[in-house]
Amino acid sequence: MLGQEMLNRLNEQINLEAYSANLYLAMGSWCEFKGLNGAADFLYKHSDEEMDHMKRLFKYVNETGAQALIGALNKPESDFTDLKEVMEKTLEHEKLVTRSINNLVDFALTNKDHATFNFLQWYVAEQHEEEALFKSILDKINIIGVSGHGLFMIDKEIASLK
Ligand code: OFO
Repeated sequence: MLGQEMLNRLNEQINLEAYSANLYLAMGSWCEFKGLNGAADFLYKHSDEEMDHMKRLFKYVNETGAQALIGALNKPESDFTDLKEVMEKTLEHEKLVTRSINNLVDFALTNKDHATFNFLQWYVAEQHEEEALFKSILDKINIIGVSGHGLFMIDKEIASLK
């Protein structure tokens, strides 16, 4: 059984994952609007993954006999200077999510909630992968650039990523 504070914190994480899904949808929409279809598809796919992250938490909470809640979501940013800014912001956002997961892990451990601690390990591994993925995109952008032919190449490169 979840303690009330653990439940509140898991519900906050559910909200953050749902926000992440919307943020990547908004970023994908900007990319598509700018003709960057590779980056758009990549971000749409990531939006779906965030929904999966959300549902995985959702299911865990309900399995404990508590109620997962859907709260109000903040409006995500929808205007960007260029693709580099979009990708910088994805990495920034993933770092925020990692901090949030780490805080949850700390809380579960301190409160001897071993089931939740164990459940959260999947997210710890996932955050490591996601940060590495977004960082690798940014590294490529920094090498190739986002003007002229470089932008075309980067968009193709991002389309090939999972
Ligand atoms: Fe991108 O990992 Fe969930 O939020």
